[in-house]
Amino acid sequence: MLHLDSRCVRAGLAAILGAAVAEPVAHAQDALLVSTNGGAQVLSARFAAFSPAALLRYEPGASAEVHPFAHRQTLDVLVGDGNNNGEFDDAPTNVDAIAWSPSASQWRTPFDLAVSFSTTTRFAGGSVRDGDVVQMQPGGGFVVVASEATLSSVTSTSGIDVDAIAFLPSGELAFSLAEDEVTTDPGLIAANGNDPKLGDETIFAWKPGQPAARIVHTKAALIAMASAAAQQNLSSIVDVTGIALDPANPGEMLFTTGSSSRALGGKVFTTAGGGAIASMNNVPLDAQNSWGLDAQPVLDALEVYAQSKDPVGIRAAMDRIVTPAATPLMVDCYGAAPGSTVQLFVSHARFPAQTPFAMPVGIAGLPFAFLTPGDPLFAQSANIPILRVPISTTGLGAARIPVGQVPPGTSVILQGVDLTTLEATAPIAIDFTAS
Ligand SMILES: [Ca+2]
Ligand SMILES: [Ca+2]
Ligand SMILES: [Ca+2]
Repeated sequence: MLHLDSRCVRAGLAAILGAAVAEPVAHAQDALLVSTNGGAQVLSARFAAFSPAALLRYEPGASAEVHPFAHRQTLDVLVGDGNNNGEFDDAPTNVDAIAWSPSASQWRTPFDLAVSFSTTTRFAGGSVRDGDVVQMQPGGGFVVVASEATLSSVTSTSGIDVDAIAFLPSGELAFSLAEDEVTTDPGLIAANGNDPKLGDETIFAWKPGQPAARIVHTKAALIAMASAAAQQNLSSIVDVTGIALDPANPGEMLFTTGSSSRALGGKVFTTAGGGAIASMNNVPLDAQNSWGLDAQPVLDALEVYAQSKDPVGIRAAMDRIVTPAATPLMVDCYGAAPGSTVQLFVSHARFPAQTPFAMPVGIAGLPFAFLTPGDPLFAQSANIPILRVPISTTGLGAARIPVGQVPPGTSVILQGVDLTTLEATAPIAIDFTAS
């Protein structure tokens, strides 16, 4: 990724757009980045329903509701046209594990996340299996952080699916599996109470290069910790579906479960003190009774997103449009500065052939761009009035873009810039097809 000088980019954009340059505001609190198992919807209807692939930000003590960090429409861009059918329709249906890479940049984009998907996902450069942990790359494709074959080997199991990850200060990768697995490793069997069946609740840790993983917390230990937190004697927590380091208790871990019961559903637990409902910014982490959701979610990917803010974003009402289309395409903008304008830019989707450039706008957003200044669509964008979206006092706006004349077979990438803060949105992909 080509990193351009921040001031230079700001000044250049300001000149192009005739906008004032404002500095982003740094936040000092912790927040969560989560994904859900079955999707989610906010009661306020401020955002369209979130897919299980969406990554959501929630800042305890500050957020009234969860806020999108990346929609599935953004994953469509990052994955690219994996099945080579001419459409950017290859994002996974569900992201089930996330963790900031130890080499994460200060900008914290989706490229800084190690991820595991719940299904095989085809990229242009190859497929990612549900047991693989990978990091998507700005130039397209992915690098393998830990392969399914490796994690299978170090647990002496076969055919695994990884559903929770975290990087420990020890340099180990902590992980959990999506299903119960039988191990043949005598060391793991002994650590598991002489039981070869490793529950999907188990949290493992593995140091790259080592031949075997170790058990950090057994199924029995995690049930005991959740029981202590819930103040009742639980016989099951179903699954451990998300793990992260607990910023409030160094050396301890946060975890979420696959249970939808009143005692466990939507709650984030800590291993600290023998098990408790976790707190962040001194607020208990319970999506069941807050977070602005219309129903209690199962949290299936979990990470801490420190010193962040709700990013400005866009989402299209449809991302696959049969053309000629009679109705305009609605594109929602959210998280923008009150009273601002969001300028939308359109480029032909040629990812991953095109090289995105980084737009270092500070910690306040997703500072990567797929804008291609040589693309005639991009060049026209700033001159099309309908692509300048007025923003309300609550940071919302919507564009109704006529798309009747777009030829079938066209795919475009859409990205926005808040003209007050010069914060860029994550890109989204839209495909136009004949049928
Ligand atoms: Ca495709
Ligand atoms: Ca997985
Ligand atoms: Ca699990």
